[in-house]
Amino acid sequence: MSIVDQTREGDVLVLTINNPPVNAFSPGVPEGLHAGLDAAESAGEVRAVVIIGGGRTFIAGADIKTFDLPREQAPDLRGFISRLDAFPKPTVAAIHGTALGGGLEVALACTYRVAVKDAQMGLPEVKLGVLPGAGGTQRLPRVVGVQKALEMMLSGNPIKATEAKDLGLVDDLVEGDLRSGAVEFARAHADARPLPRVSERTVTDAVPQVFGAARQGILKTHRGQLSPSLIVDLAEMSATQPFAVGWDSEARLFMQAKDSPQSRGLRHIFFAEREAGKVPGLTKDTPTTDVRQVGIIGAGTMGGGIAMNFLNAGLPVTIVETAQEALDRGLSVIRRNYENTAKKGRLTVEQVEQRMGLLTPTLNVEDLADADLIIEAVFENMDVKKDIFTRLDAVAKPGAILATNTSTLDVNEIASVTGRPEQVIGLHFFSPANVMKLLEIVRADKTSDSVLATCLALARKIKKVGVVVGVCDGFVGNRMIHRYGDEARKLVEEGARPQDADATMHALGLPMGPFEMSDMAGLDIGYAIRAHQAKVRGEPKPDGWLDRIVETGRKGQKTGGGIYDYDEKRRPSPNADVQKLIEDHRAEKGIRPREIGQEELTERLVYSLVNEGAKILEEGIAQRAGDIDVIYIYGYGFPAYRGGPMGYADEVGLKNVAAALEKHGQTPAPLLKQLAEEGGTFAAWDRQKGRG
Ligand code: T1G
Repeated sequence: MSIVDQTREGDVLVLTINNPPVNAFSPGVPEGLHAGLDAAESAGEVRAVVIIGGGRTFIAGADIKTFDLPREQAPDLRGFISRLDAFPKPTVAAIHGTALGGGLEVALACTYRVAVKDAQMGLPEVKLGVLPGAGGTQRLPRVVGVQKALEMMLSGNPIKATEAKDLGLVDDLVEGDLRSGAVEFARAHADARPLPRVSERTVTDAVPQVFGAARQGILKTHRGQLSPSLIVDLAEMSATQPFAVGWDSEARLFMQAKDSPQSRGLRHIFFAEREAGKVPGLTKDTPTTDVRQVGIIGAGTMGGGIAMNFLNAGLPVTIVETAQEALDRGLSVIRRNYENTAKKGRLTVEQVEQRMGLLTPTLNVEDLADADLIIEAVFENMDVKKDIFTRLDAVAKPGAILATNTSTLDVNEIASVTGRPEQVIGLHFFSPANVMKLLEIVRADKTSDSVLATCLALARKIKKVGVVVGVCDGFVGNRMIHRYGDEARKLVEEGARPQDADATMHALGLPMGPFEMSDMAGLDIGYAIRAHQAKVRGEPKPDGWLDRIVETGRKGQKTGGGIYDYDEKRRPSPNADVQKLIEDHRAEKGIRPREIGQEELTERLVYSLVNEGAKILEEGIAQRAGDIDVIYIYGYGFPAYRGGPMGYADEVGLKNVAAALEKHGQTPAPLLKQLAEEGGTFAAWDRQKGRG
């Protein structure tokens, strides 16, 4: 089997691409396809060509790994597509699995497209910070109209083959065997002349306001990003310029987008989130438990949200509370969440009832005896958790996985009260647990490979991004965010206004800055954590300006105001009393406030994350810098186009990061200092560890 097989089916030549796992347009594929077209062109008896993917999918796009190759070494997708567009015989793209990016662009350059019903197709390039660079911006609008093309190219989301058929993007849906259906279709259209070339069509639905509306839309959906606006420009060209003009402009703008830090950031995250699910030593042969019954202890905000993830995946859940009232409240919150989703049309009433039908409420922990996985989601107190795990150890069946949803406590200590520490793990969901995609999978010292592999597979099943982390205070995400919060409070103590710090991080691309985030989470939570950490360190209770705000009773949005006041739409505005409290606090401490500019704010806030991340890597609490980036994108809203905190530091240059930390009186972590001196990057460190 070669990378592109040629098979004659009578007067039709079938070209089958064999480039597992997703038939990316890697080096060798264009060469094989050109050879196939050469054979089809020279053989007079060949009247049509079918292009089909071997294995599970059609072409899933250009090979993203080749984006940074020198131009002459990168597969020439545009060259192949130009030839295909002018090919003198009918060509049929036979689509199954996914036809994405360059894959759909190849299909669009064929004269016909056929697909099986469950195939999907789209142009996801915007998710990589680039744009369809092999004709997609010019051909797709010519087939589905510019409005639908803009929707597909800006969302990057695929559509189903059935919708594609309705749109005319697919000429036929093949029942049964795709290959033979495609050959039959090719033969039936072998004499069609003139050949229906997409590049010769014109866009029929363009109205000027479409592009203005699209430009307005991306200001919100893709704030700060480059490639979406280039996509709109190119879509406009497809409707106002000859094909050749749009085709040439597309090449130029593609290179501009591809060479941008944003594309480097997004491509880093594309691979990092796939690496994050890999753990050295775990293979597909690692035994796992088939989790069919889930138990959850605690029907509060977290327990209820966690339960919904498993109900959504069709898994029965038994949920335990200590009092009927709490149980009833928990269930009504879950039902209300589903009903709200149904009101938005994202669930049917039947689906709501089906999910609720999988949920069994109880006051008896003994009812968890058959559960394969039990997740504790109760009050963040070690004694309470130890008591629960002691009881679970007595109730749970042999082999059941016992998981804690603790956000900071020592999972080893919790495991120590059971007789089965190898079955104990941390599953740290992020609130709201039924929405946030991040799941920190906390591997305790004795957690078995089988339990770890089971939880990684379960994360995928419930559509979470599972990242394996080690045991320490705050694991990875929260440990770093605590340092970030420390730095943010210091900046205000030194003279910055809270709203300046928040505006800076919003400008960087985060949905909100440190203080809006604290007000949303509840200031009393941070207050309790700081008090706990001071106690653990044997230090006096903290008395910072933020602690004093909490002590006035202002706990954030939940009390109507914290650092900020909030209007009925929860928009923040500065509060004069808070500002005075901050000024008084500075005076009491003898601090003369100074102006602090955006550059210093950005450096100190972001690099506080980076520096703690470097320490976490040194301690082995995170396997990769890429894992930390994935955690920050899916758990804290760090913009993926910045590559996550560690990816951002690589882009800035670790030498510059280390220098900035020192300039601001911080000590770079040894790993950061070492990489800075060597001219290294976190990404290279990951690769060198065989982990990236
Ligand atoms: N290039 C290189 N490797 C790829 C790849 C790609 N396009 N797509 C997937 N892989 C690798 C991935 O890293 C993983 O590797 C393995 O394949 C399985 O992927 C000119 C410029 C197709 C829906 O953006 O959306 O065309 O971890 O775990 O869950 O206009 O992969 O096994 O070592 O995701 O079954 C446009 C990206 C490119 C599609 C399958 N195409 N891929 O999902 O498997 S840009 C894309 C996906 C482009 C042109 C432009 C998904 C998938 P490893 P996986 P999956």
